[in-house]
Amino acid sequence: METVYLEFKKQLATVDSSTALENLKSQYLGRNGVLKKLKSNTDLKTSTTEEKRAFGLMFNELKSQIQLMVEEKQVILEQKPSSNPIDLTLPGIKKAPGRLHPISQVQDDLENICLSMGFKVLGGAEMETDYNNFASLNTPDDHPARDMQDTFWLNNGKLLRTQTSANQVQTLRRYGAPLRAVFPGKCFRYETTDATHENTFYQMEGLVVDENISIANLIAVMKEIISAVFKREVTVRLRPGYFPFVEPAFELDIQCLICHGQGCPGCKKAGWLELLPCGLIHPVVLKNGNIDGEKYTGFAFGLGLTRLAMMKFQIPDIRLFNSGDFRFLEQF
Ligand code: FA5
Repeated sequence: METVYLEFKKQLATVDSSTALENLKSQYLGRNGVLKKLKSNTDLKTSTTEEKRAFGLMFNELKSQIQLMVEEKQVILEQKPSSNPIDLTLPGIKKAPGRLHPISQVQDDLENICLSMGFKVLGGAEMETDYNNFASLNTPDDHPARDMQDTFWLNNGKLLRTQTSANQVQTLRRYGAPLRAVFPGKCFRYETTDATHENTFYQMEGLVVDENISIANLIAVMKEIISAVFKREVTVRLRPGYFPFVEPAFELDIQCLICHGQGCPGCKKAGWLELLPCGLIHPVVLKNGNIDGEKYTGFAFGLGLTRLAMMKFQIPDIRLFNSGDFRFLEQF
């Protein structure tokens, strides 16, 4: 038995792969292996019980020794570095870090500007009731102003909000007066897209309610926000507008920063871009928001955040923002 043990040990020393180890293992422990033959070739017929017992013990000991050595060798082979080690001198794979979407960048900017001016920044649901999106805003069922905002109606009777104004009455009821709040978010309109219209775009609504609020306050705040966001002098114009929930209503347009008023696809050749409708809050809306209209007045604005991002980054087509095109997004 000692010869078998020494021979196995010698052969094991030359093994350098799992396949070779597997072969050696079956050569010794397999069905017709060396150990099997050793057992069957040993004639114990004339041996005493004591001798048979001694043989059995030694045989078992040899077998477990061989099994143990095979297992140990297996562990060593698994730890052995592969013949094809990692080349530490190769250049690494560059990972492109994520970045904020240009709309998020503009939204962050706006939020910080408004926070610094004492506004609360609030959120709001994208699926809304007819009441919040229209009826509470002095726009009842049969009001023609509903046609200005083509609506995605949902099977559950609700709608995808067409305007962040859907948050006006909810906010007035929740926070009361005096109040200074903005609520940026996504809006949805069932309309054909073009260079300046998307079916999914962002607005940022603003509400200010206090005693003695006038149009002068409204204009001052609008100017402050716009010049802070563009970080330069921009040309704006104010013209009369119409929204059932503000009276009087205005449209504040910005001179196109892409063509400087000359006319380009980004402003549909108008030289101006409709950006910031606004006005003094209608008494009906104040009443719906449980605000004492005798004591308080206020103004509201609905900034076109996606259009503002177009102007800020000089993007000639609004559809690029939602395109998911990395060649576009990686520029920001
Ligand atoms: C409104 O949505 C009113 N809720 C705004 C408002 C709020 C008025 C508070 C008065 C007081 P309007 O539909 O014009 O208004 O949209 C506001 C702004 O959102 C527009 O000036 C424009 O910049 C942007 N906007 C509107 N429709 C789209 C569209 N399809 N794609 C991209 N931007 C749009």
